[in-house]
Amino acid sequence: MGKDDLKLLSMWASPFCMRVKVALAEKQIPYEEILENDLLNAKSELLLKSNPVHKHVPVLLHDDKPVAESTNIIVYLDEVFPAKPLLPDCAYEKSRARFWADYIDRKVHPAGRAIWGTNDKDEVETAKNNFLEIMMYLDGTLGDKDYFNGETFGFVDILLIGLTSWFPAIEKFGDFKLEDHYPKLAAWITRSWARETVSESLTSPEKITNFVIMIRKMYGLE
Ligand SMILES: N[C@@H](CCC(=O)N[C@@H](CS)C(=O)NCC(=O)O)C(=O)O
Repeated sequence: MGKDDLKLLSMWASPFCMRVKVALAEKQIPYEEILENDLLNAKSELLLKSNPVHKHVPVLLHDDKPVAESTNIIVYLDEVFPAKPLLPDCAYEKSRARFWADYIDRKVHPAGRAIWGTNDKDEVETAKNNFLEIMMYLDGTLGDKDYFNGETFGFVDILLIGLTSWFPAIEKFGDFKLEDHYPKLAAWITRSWARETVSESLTSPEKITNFVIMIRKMYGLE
């Protein structure tokens, strides 16, 4: 692995960056993190050059070659560094993991944002019900297992856990507790955060909640 130069263009509050950091930590792959200082107002030349289409973090630079989109990055890492695999081996289980990855990517973050992005009571109520419906499906597929694919923390766990540092802010502005609705899913969050690879890669929920409050102020919601 000595010959591989890995850099992660990142931003401390981005749940998509956090999930890539968890994947790198789980696979014990060394890398350098390059933080964007002002993602909202002044993106770095390196980011603009590396992800000219979306201009989003995260971007992985592997020997200066850019790989964009967090889920795509994690699949790439699993292919290029096959030790400690994240995706299941069996084609059917792999297809299920990809199904849930796609569901999480499309649904979870926008549903949370719809809750904290408004002060309109009816909109918050609708957004909360939508968020909880998404959690219902995730809770259903988790079932009684420790992790989404069984006993081993893997691909789907990593994609979802990255987003959970934003959950306390979502719960605060939606005025609900996930554990009151889906205790097994809430227990999965606690179990996953107990892993060093997770707790050392994710930004604390307190810091994220303050960040959300700062964004709400920018939008005139506070
Ligand atoms: N689908 C992308 C989402 C990445 C994303 O939304 N990144 C945000 C930070 S959380 C970003 O770079 N935003 C900059 C912008 O919107 O201009 C992924 O999974 O990597």
